[in-house]
This record gives sequence, C-alpha cells and structure tokens, in this order.
Amino acid sequence: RTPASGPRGPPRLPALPLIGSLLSLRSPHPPHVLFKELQGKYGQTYSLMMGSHRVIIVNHHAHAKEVLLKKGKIFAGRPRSVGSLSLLRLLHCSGSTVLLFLLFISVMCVMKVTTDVLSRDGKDIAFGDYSATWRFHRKIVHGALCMFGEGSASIEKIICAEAASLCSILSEAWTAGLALDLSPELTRAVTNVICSLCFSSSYRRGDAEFEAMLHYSQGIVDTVAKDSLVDIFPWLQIFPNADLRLLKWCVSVRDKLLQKEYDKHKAAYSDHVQRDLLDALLRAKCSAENNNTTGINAESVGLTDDHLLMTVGDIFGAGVETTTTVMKWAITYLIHHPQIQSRIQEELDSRVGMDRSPQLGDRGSLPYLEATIREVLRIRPVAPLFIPHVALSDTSIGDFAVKKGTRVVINLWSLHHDEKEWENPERFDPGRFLNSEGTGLVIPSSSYLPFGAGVRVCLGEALAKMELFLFLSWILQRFTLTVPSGHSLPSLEGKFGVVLQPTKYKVNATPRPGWEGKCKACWN
Ligand code: HEM
Ligand code: PLO
Repeated sequence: RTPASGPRGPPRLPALPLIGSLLSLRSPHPPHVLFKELQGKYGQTYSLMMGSHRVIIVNHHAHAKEVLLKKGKIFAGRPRSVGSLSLLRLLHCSGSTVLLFLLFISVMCVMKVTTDVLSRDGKDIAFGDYSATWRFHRKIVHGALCMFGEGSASIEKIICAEAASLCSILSEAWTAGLALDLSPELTRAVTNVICSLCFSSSYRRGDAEFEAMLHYSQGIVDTVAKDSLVDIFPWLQIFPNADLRLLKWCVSVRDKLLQKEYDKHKAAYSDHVQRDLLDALLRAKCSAENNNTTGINAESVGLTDDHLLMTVGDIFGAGVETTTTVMKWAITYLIHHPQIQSRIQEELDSRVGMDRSPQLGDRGSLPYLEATIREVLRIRPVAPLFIPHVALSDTSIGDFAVKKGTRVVINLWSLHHDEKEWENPERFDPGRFLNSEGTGLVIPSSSYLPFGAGVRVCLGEALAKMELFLFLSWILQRFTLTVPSGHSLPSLEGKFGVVLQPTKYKVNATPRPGWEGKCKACWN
C-alpha cells in the first residue's frame, strides 16, 4: 500500500501514449503463450495498455476464481465500443478545435469493436452487457436446451443419428481407399445437432448452404476478438482494413442465413408448438408483446428481432465451433498416442461390446474415455483467453486495486499449463483425471476451468459433453485412426483465433476387427 494513493494496481508493462504496451507484446508466440511467459517478469497478475484501455491479465487460478466466482457480478461486463463520453474527455484534455471535434464525432458513429460488428452492438449473450436482457436470454436458452436435455431421449437420438452418419462416411472412405480431412465431416455432424436444436433443420453432405457456412464461420473465427488491432485502436477503421472487411462480409452472409430461418419460423409460429430454440425465443417475444399493458414491451425487455437473431446466432456459432474444435484436438492427440486410443477401445469392448452402440448411460462405465476428454479440454483449451471480462465498478483482485472499466483477461492457458499444478503439463496423460486404482474420475487440481465459471459460465457445457462422449465413443468403437503411411503426424501447435484450432491433415479410419464386414444397417 502507498499511504497517499491507497491500494496499488497490479505490476504494469511499460506503455507509451497512444500505442500502449504494444512494443512489449511483440513476440513470435500467440498471445496466451506470451502472457504466460510474461509472468516470469511481472508476476502472476499484471496489467498492460491496449491502446487506451487498461487490461489486467490473470494467470493463476486463485485470482481467476476471485474474478469469475467471488466477484462474478462485478466482473461480468464485456468490452464495448469506445463511448462518446471518453472521447469528449480526450478532446477536452487535448483542447481540440471544433473541426477536430466534428471529425471525431463522425468517426465515432461508425467505430465498433469486432465483437460489436458480430453481435449488433452486444444484442447477444456472449458479447452482450451484463443486464436484465442478458439474464433473460440466458434463461430462455437454458430452458430450451433443457427441453432437449439430458433427461429426455431426444438430444441423445439426434447426436446418435449424426454419429451413425459420420461413421458410415468413414466406412465409405475406407472402402474407397481414401484418407479424409475429417474437419468438414465433424463440423457437419456437430452443426446438424445444433441446427436441430436451434432451427429443427439439418444439412446433407455437399449442401451449398453448409459450404457457405463453413466459409463464413472460419472467416469470423479468424478475425473476431483475437488480437485484432481494430479492437485496440478503433480509429484504425477509418483506414482500409482487410480483416475488418472480411469480418463484415462473413457477418453479412451469416445474417442472411439467420434471417431466412427467422422468417420461416415467424411464418410457422404457433403458441401451442415449441419445436426448437427459435420457437422458444419467439414465444417469449409474443408473450411480451401481448403483455404490453403492463408497460413491458419487446424493446424494453430486449426481445427485438435483432436480439432474437443475435442470441440464436451465438448459440449456433458457439455450438458449432467449440465442439468441433475439441473433437479435432481429441482425434489429433489420439493419433499421436495410439496406446491411449487402444486403451479406450479395450474399455469400449469390455463395457459396451460390439452388439450395440454406446449411449449416454454408458458414461459412468467408461472412465478412461471421460478422462481423455477432460485431458483434451485441459491441454488445448478451446478459448485460451476466454472472452474478456470488464469491471463494472471499482474493485480489487487479491491485494490489487482495479478501476471500473478495466478489462480482465483470464489466461486459461496458464491455468491449464501451470507447472505447480500439473506435472509435465505439455504431456498428454488422461491418467491424471483417474483415481489411483484407475477406476474413478477425479479433478486433480483447482487450476482447471475449461468452461469458465460463475455468472458467465458456458451455456453449452452439458450439450458439449454429451456430444464429445457420443461422437468419440461411436468412432472409436468402430475405427482406429491413424495418419496415412508416409504422412507426418499432425501439428499440436494450433492456430490462434477466437478459438484455438488444430491445422488440417488427412486421417485413415480403419474399421476395427469384426467391423469390416458389417452391413450398413448394423453401423447404426
Ligand atoms: C461461453 C467454453 C461449448 C455457448 C464460454 C466460455 C468458455 C466456454 C471458456 C467463456 C466464459 C467466460 O467468458 O467467462 C466452451 C467449451 C465448449 C463450449 C470448451 C465445448 C467443449 C458451447 C456450446 C454452446 C456454448 C455447445 C452452445 C450451445 C456459450 C455461450 C457463452 C459461452 C452462449 C457465453 C456466456 C455468457 O457470456 O454469458 N464457453 N464452450 N458453448 N459458451 Fe461455451
Ligand atoms: C464462432 C464463429 C461463428 O460464426 C460466430 C460465433 C459466435 C459465438 C462465439 C463463437 C463464434 C466462438 C466461440 C465463442 C462463441 C460465444 C462463446 C464461445 C466465443 C465467434 C466461447 C468459447 O467463449
């Protein structure tokens, strides 16, 4: 403590006016790895300047839990576009002329952080402010997902149907002697699950709309909310900017697709039938509109067309990119570790056998597979920096003072690779998540938060876990996965974007003994 100024903020990286700490952030490594390394010099929690924004980087689980759980509501904000108030303050300080003032005001009208471009200024859940609207939308989504939830058979049926179709594609490729890039096949399987939940629809192989979706979604992953300079210096938008142009184009393609589903649902809407998430959102909107005598209307509770579209866009986007990415990492690691693949297969053979397909009820009797999924989520976290949180009032993290408006980045990579918590953290070892007898599951460290925690915890955790379990168990019951002979093993490094994705490679899926000759119907 310094008696004159009260509690101090965390250690700071050097910063210059306008460019902030950019010079200290030059590195060949992706940001999560650099932020982990910087702990050596600045400690576990430190701060830096991204342009004019102060950002605190949290690398230890104790501080991460303070932010997410103990002070979850205080840190529940998300970054927004620079407000005109802060601009006016800037103008005031620099004593600018009226001309400069007008120029800035006109630029302000179009400046947005990339997540605002994606979410129509935060009219969604993930990038939206902590508000009554945000809470209401989370509740509707939660309710709609529960409608298909673990208790009911339908979500399981939907996932199993996709798993069966995925397995027959792998079998056809093997019969034709082809190695496959699994990425589009896995994406289609996962997309069809979320399409059923959101829109009651699905895509066939080669569907043009699906191909367009693959393309725009990759464009968004590559450009939104990563280390985009536009997020650090919003004024850069007045100059030609290829990333921002790509993002806006991809968002417009996505919006057309969402709008089409929305119009179809509106036309078919009935109070008595709720087929999917979009129907659930429409029902909430209709009941708010019918209730407007009480002063509640669609606008005031955040149920405008824009809000509904952005919420369903979030669930669709998150539903596709996250689970597909984990599936790809799981397969990448299983190819690197054939002995782990065989151990999962032995477990499947002894607990499920060959006469039926795995089902959710088998989860309790397949601990090694579950431990493998946990280890994949640890070693390659989908969102290694989460989505930034924002302090909604003056507060603290540990002994450090934190000012209202400060952005807080939780570095999940540091938590999941902390040498004090995980022995040899870069080693892929599902055994960490098993008890000493190897029969039961454990969480061996508090430094494990693959789905976040607290008020902003992931909404799709239960769904994602069901999908990962069923897709992996179906595939590994029937096939052994390898790289074609002569090909090198796939890279474990990953490509950093809003999610951390493995790079693409081809896979041989060879039917396991006893599965080669099975008739197609038996694959289901
Ligand atoms: C948020 C992880 C799958 C919907 C998050 C966050 C993480 C995460 C780390 C950020 C928490 C934070 O900012 O504090 C994952 C992982 C998944 C997965 C590892 C797959 C294995 C899904 C699925 C859905 C989904 C399938 C949709 C059905 C969301 C939403 C948010 C979110 C809407 C934003 C929550 C909010 O800001 O209030 N997820 N997720 N996620 N996730 Fe997931
Ligand atoms: C993925 C690309 C889609 O086209 C749009 C989209 C929407 C929601 C985002 C998701 C993307 C990436 C993963 C995110 C999700 C909301 C929550 C989730 C950021 C950008 C995570 C893991 O935090």
